[in-house]
Amino acid sequence: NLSLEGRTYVVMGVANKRSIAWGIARSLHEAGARLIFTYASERFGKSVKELAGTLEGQESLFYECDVTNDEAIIHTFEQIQQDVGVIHGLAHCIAFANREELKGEFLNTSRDGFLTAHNISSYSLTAVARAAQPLMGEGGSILTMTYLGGEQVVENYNIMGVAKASLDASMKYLANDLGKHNIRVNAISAGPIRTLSAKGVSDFNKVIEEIERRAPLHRPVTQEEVGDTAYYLMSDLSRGVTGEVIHVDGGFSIVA
Ligand code: 0WD
Repeated sequence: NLSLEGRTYVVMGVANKRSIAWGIARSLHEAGARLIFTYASERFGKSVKELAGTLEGQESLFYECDVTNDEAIIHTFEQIQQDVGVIHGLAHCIAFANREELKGEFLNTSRDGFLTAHNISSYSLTAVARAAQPLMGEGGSILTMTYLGGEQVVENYNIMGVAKASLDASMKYLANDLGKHNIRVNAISAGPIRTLSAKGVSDFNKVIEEIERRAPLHRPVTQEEVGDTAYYLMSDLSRGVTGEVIHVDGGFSIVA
């Protein structure tokens, strides 16, 4: 069944219209899904609500949820359960690292920077999955966003690469735990896309140039392309897929 009509999905991490989470939201919306948005703080709440207002016929719900706060996570999903009852999936599109550690040598990563990156970018998936599980009584699909820098050394990606490796492993352990509840857990490894977060990575332009030169498709991917793969992962088409990393990167990850 290709339509997501009658289904409800939580999208976490829309910061602005360039956000990957926003590409995912639009694809799910076009497939007929009902959307719930969470945002880190009031600073993002306004733009999320404005953006969601442009989705025709969509009556979205909004919740503030700082993923560094366990109580906020538990409270958010209790609130969602009260308001809608059942959800069918969740897109976790959240990451953070200190900007000064996204350049130079990984060797210089501070303890604090290491823990912050893992806290927000990796542990949050587990905390969110645990809180969301009781709402997925009809089965579900959990999706997170990862990057090649977790598999291989990518210049300047540093601590975020190490956090993505931890996120990828968490995704697999969660897939193993939640499979018995018919909840699938997967990751999309996106090629570089110009977003607010990407601005934090030094020499981002050089990364894009390399994609244009060396990726099999010779162009960067778009939010829409990631969104449509998210749609596949949320739909029944992917019902046999869990614990998987799908690269939506124009093929870059296969090129040595
Ligand atoms: O090239 C890229 N842009 C790629 C991004 C390639 C491959 C993967 N990704 C990943 C990112 O690592 C991230 O996991 O995709 C995910 C989404 O990233 P994005 O769309 O590139 O970035 P952005 O639009 O900045 O959204 C990330 C958001 C935050 O924005 P800010 O400006 O605050 O960093 O993550 C959210 C926030 O909305 N976020 C939080 N949400 C809840 N609680 C928190 C928090 N504590 N911190 C950040």
